[in-house]
Amino acid sequence: MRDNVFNKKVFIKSVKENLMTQYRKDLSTASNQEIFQAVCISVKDVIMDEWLATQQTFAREQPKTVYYLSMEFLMGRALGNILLNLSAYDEVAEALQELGLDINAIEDEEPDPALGNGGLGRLAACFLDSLATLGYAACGCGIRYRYGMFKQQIIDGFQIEVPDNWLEHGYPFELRRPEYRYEVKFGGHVEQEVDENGKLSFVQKDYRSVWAIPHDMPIVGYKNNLIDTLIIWDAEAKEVFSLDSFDKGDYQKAVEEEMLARNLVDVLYPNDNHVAGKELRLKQQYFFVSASIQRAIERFKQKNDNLMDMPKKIVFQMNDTHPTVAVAELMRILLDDEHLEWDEAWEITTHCVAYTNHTIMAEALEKWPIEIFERLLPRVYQIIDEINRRFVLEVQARYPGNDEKIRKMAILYDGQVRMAHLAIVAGYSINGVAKLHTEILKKQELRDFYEMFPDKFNNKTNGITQRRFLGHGNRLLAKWVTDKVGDKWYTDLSVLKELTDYADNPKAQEEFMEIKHKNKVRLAKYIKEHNGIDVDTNSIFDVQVKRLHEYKRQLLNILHVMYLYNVIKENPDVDIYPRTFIFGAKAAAGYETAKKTIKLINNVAEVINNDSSINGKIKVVFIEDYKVSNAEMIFAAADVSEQISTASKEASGTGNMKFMLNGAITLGTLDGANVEMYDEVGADNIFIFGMSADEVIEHEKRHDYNPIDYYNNDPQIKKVLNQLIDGTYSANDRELFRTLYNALLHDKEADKYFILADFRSYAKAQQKVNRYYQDKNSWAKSAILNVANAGKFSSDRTIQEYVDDIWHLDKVKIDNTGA
Ligand code: BZD
Repeated sequence: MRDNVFNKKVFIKSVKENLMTQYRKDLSTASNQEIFQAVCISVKDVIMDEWLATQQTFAREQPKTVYYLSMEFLMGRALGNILLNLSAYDEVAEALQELGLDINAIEDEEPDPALGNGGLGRLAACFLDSLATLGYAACGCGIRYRYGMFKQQIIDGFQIEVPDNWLEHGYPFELRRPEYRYEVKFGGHVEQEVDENGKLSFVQKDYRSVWAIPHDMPIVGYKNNLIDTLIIWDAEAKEVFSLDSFDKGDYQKAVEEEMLARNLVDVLYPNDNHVAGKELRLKQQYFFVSASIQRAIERFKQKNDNLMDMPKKIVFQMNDTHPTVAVAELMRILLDDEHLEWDEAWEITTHCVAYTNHTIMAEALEKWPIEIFERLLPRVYQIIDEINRRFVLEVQARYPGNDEKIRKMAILYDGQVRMAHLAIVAGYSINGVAKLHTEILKKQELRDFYEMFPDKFNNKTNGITQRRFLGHGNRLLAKWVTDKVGDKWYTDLSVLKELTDYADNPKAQEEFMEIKHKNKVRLAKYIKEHNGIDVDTNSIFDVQVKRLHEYKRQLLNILHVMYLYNVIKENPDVDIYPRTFIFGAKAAAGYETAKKTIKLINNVAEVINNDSSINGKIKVVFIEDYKVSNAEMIFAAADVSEQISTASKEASGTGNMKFMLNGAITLGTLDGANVEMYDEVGADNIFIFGMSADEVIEHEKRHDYNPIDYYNNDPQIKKVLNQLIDGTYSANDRELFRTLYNALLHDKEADKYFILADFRSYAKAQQKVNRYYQDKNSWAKSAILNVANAGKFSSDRTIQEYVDDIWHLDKVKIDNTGA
């Protein structure tokens, strides 16, 4: 079937027909956006049959299904990825070429659905790709934000946030399904009633409610005819209010419901690893969680009549604490709607929900004021109160007289609902996202819980999908890999190991570096078009792209650039191989230090790039609007991957893996998954520097770190820091970077992320990079070995571990002879 439809002739005919029926245009008059839409309709036609066949197979075979509950799915563009997974990319590219069109230009017409902030949302997207490819029944459940992650503009070096109206032209791959809507209730109060059997029941009264309307997105498995679904929920008012309501006296209620629905899914909160505790966010959480659980239970009941069997068929994976209200919502439905007893409902819930922790950063731990919670979700709150009451009894029984334990472990404490505690008490599995991270959870952050429930804890080191980040993003390297080891790597990344044989081979090295160079030329072109900067494609491309956060230490990177610039100025003949420092990062809109860091990078770029006396030895580029679509191109072009977070702070990182897969060499701390990358690739092929996680944690405990010592004892560090406030990089406003200066030296928690402590060690590692790159063969060898050892970091491996250890899903085969 797929073969026929992607027969070039048939495809071209179909695109032309779509142009005609949709826009009454032909190829000569249609815009690229219209052609993009027409192409998508043709592709969607193909998908529809397989999607239906998959869903019919699921209905018939009833495989156990994972509902991946996530407030964020950072999908990136769909068209190219779908074509790749249908193995139709080349055919379609050729067909478009025959029509005089470049597939890249058509792909560029697609908005980048950015319904996520960063790592957590992108991980969810990679997981769906792997679930479909491995043949598992999965349903992603999220929110259809009308505005996703903001678009970033850099104006005069400052970040400006522009709304991302991704739905402006309509999104071709979504399917609105109003017939599967659910009601979600907010507010009001709870009344107890006695039903006809004399049983006490709880009823929510005087609530406001909205409809949750599902929009399905296809998740196309790689060459296996299986298509899973991502449901993103939109909110609609229950009734469009009319003046009639006025007469009925519930005008006010109608207006409120209209407003509720309108605001609910308006915008994604653009903070990563930080929560502000806004009431609307809790509404968003409950909204999508309630709808998703209602849907899962309804599906289950269509074929099963014993709810106690739910754990055999359903698992809800909670992506961080954001969907944790799922615990209480599932209990509520089982108790109030399905009339189960508490113990039965608890038995089901605690075998259906599992929780993934993505951070140890205190400011990212979700806690809701009880006042908000109780007002917004009165019945759900009652249930949490009861869960807490029972849990506290359990703790008391286990640790008699130990009030400290209760203070530390209770779900409700100090006027707050601690969402992580709710997830841990109810979840049957609790996992971290890299070995080091899970160890820190067990030994430090969640120590008391680990002591009480050791069997619940497990590690699932993150992964990434090689299909998007090598297959689609780096077609030249993908082809080279396939020429060397065959195409099995698309579904079994461990075969990359076979590239080891080529690492020492001069011809392979040359080919590899040639491909890297071509990818650098592609990125240089993009930089020229977007930044107007000429970069030397023979220079080392040294890249740090990720969300801007103090713990990720973009500041360390740019301070080092300032230091290097001083060194060159003082000694123009110093041996420094040309280097292009490339940054890309969005800062949360209200995060002042992060925004100042962006401004600093841009100002440093301005000074250095325009100083002809340094002969273009170093350049600095800030790529505007870093997002999934340009990320693919950036990874492909990188020589050096900067993964320089303060050890212990980055739970895993996933960008690090994307760089590795594309043959960049990591310059990093022993943090997150870097530790495991080091284990895989070996000490000779990675540049490690800085304090260890244990050292950092020790200093934090002892409060004995004093950055001033580094400032006083190291003249070069002193000089760089002084340049933050002497006008070197802000001639018109010397005070501009005072906050950064103070944050490093004078604030209450001065240099909280140990930048000065790690500076020398970082500079040394950078010097090593400088020397190593000049030995072309060694560099190429190490780069190839990075690709060869990236196999572990496929999300296929991660997902298989989730399946084996947590989800226990059934493998499904879709018969492609039908449809
Ligand atoms: O999750 C990230 C971690 O920081 C990374 O180390 C890790 O690799 C990925 C995937 O596991 N966490 C986030 O991206 N977190 C958020 O985006 C976020 C968003 C809202 C609220 C709190 C955190």
